Amino acid sequence: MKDLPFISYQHPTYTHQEMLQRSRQFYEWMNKRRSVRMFSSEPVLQEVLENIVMTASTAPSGANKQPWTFCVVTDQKLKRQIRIEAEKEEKISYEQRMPQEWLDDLKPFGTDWHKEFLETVPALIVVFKRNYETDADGHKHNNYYVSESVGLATGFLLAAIHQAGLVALTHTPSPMNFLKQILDRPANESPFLLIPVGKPHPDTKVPDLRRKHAGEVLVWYDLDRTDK
Ligand code: IYR
Repeated sequence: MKDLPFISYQHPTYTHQEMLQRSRQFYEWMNKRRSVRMFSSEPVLQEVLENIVMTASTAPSGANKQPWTFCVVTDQKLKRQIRIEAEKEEKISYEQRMPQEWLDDLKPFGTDWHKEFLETVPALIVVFKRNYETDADGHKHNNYYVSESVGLATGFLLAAIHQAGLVALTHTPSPMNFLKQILDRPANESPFLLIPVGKPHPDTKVPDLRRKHAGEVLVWYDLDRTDK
């Protein structure tokens, strides 16, 4: 450690009371986030989109390689092209590739192969993972824990979108390779997620879903503790 360029780091600390309040408030705020499929076409400021992406890019990553690229598409022609190609794949998926159990699981969401929102939404954020980097001599260097890292960054992205008062959908047309072609991405990148972002349409409806409660998602291993 001694000769490495380390810098000191300060982070605020809080009393138990303050932490209770802050953690509760943040949970309540994040618990209001919903995936939305109905968007207003009202534009979003470019700087807002940039802030959202740069928040995503603060995520931790394997060996700090930051193995991600966020392509922000606001160009109408490109959005249309992406919609057309996504719908082509989705139509085959819904009609031929997805087994009945999957289709049944999706019934509560009311989804089908039509993806009009890809064209009407003000921005599409296409997340690419960077599987390797090429150095100046043309040597390839694999990145580490790429899917985990890009998944974390995408989580930060969704939180930043929510914080800005915007809504999004984590959309997964499959296969997604058309995104690499349309956006002309380099060989080391592969598409990870397609995220339409905008204000919700005034008539937005979302399925009446239930989030799992603590007893279903949280397991304590601290039976000795007496402070609970
Ligand atoms: N990619 C399709 C199907 C789909 C799959 C899952 I898993 C979802 O949670 C929702 C949709 C689509 O976007 O319609």
